[in-house]
Amino acid sequence: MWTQLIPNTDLPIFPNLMRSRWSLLLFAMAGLVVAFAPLPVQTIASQARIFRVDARQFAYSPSELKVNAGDTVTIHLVSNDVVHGLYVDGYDISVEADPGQSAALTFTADKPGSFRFRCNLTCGAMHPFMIGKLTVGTNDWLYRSIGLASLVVVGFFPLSTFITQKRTREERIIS
Ligand SMILES: [Cu+2]
Repeated sequence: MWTQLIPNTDLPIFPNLMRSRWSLLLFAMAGLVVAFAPLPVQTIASQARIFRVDARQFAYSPSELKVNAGDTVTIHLVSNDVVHGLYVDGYDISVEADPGQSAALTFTADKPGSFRFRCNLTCGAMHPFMIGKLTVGTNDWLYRSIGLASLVVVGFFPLSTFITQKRTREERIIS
């Protein structure tokens, strides 16, 4: 009588269950890919970012700048003592500020990654240690969360199949 309640009871349950487990595994792996795989394109609207960087022997303040890929970055370099420069590795651009003066450098942060910036004018004994860091990140969490939400919707089907089959198997055991 229960054969009418549960379709395909002559089929082995176990392979179906295995298949569901594989789909769950695939689902989990797809989730990891969406969450952590690097995206090939820049995904948010670029912004104008303006920083004031104070330079004095032998440090920059602030020494760490963070922007998003695609941003238009302007650095106002202000020298507080002697002549200082600011050269950005990887972008190969620089600016120099005279004592007590400021100078501006504007560029598009089109290369993601971490880049050193350094003083490119010999300004004293500790000059080689006058360095900072520019981080150009891709702010793509909006797209990743949309991807994850879609996966949850798609993944609901194999998940519900898995639960249904488990329940079916339990009913068979009871029968
Ligand atoms: Cu310097």
